[in-house]
Amino acid sequence: MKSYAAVDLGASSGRVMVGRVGPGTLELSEAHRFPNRPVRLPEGLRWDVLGLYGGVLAGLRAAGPVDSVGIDSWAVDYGLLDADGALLGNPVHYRDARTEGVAETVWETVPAAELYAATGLQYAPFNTLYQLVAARGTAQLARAERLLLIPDLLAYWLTGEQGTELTNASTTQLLDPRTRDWAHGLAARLGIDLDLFAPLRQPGDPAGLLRPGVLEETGLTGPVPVTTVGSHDTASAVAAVPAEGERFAYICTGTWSLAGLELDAPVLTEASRKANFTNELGLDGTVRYLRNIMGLWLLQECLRDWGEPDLAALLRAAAEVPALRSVVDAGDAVFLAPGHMPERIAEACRATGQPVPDSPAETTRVILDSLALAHRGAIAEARSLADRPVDVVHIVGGGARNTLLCQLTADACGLPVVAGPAEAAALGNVLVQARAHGLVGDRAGMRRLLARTQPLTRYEPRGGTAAWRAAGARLAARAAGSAPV
Ligand code: ADP
Ligand code: LRH
Repeated sequence: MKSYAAVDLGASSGRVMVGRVGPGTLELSEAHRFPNRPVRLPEGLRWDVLGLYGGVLAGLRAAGPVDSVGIDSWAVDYGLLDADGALLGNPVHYRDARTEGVAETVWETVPAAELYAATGLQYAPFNTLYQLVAARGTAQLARAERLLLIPDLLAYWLTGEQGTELTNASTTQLLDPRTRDWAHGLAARLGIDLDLFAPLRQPGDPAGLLRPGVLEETGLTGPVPVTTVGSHDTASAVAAVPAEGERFAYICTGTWSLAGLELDAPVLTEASRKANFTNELGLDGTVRYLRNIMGLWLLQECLRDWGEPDLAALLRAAAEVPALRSVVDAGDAVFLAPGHMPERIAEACRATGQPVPDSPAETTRVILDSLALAHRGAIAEARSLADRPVDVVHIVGGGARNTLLCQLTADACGLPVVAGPAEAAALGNVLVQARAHGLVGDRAGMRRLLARTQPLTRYEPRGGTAAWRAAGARLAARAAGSAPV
């Protein structure tokens, strides 16, 4: 048996998990979990990256002896280093307002259609490309000699070595998904200096050894290698979808819902751009063809507003509220920023002439119905845009623990849902390390091992597809600016 530490930083919490892998066995346990709370400074919303690094060190200490460490986190964000390799300020949070209106100025130089054809990335205001354009002219960017994406920054602090991991690099909108290399021409047109980025690394590549200072702080005995994994948390989560064959869709549900397909090649059509599907890179030459849906962020923000009531009781109460009374567009960027979420959801219902939820249970039901409907829309459109049949939907990530959301998603999609594992990103992280050390086979073998060893729950659709179809059509009509039906 070998032990691998998976550092997995989500937008709501960070954790260090330990995976024990042997022939035909895979066990995961939690060494340490810590909250990830952004900080609102006068200059804007920032990540507490030093606090997160402290959590990683505490986690590695709690993990005990391991054969290797892998790191994944949320995408797109980065830290800037000066010529001495020191961090220049706190990394900016992707929900910070600095990118408002930036995309429109970028599109004056490179029209949105050209940008999509070159990078395959969906429009999201926080793509690294837009963040770098927003940062133009700042003293910080002027002094920066190096840009490290968040997992690469942590790997640098742990090892002293710098690299840019491929799957996460694919979320910058500066990569060509066909060549899986930088989009040099595009970056040059936008005046973005690609030399800021450290050389690309592939999942499985060695990423250095824990520094002596880190060994001392964690009580570990060296040498302990750091192994490059799919450092975008969604790439690691998709690697751990316990699917058989190819006819599956996945939804990685946590702070976001990332709903889509695993493909062999990007879909770069104009129809795909208009539907705002993204082509992020996955393991072994795969493409994660998916749509970002606002996800359980909507619920997390409501819970924060309501003073963190008991989630299980709230979900039980929400299950008693009649289905589909009101739905909001869970893909709408109006929900991106933090704060006052219950009022914003109520306002969205009021503005569209729907019943306004007036209790936490009713608001929770609006959120879960809206997420299930958005899951339905994303999977149906992905199937048609990629021309790929789908027989089953896999839900992985923290939302796999939300039985109501899983059942509603099965109902809305009219397909069976297999829920679990909830810690998919950590498992994908562990398995890529194990594979790099020759312990597990190919992707299909990894998935078979997951299906055999991880507890999974199956939800059958309960019927009522027509009501979901009608609700989806009403939502689409509203989005197109027509009056609600
Ligand atoms: P991230 O990695 O983006 O921080 P996670 O994958 O950890 O997110 O998922 C966190 C979400 O999972 C929470 O916001 C919560 O909605 C949901 N969740 C976690 N545990 C449970 C549970 N026991 N019951 C219902 N939902 C849960
Ligand atoms: C999920 C995630 C998602 C990105 C977002 C910024 O944690 O990595 O895939 O789009 O964060």
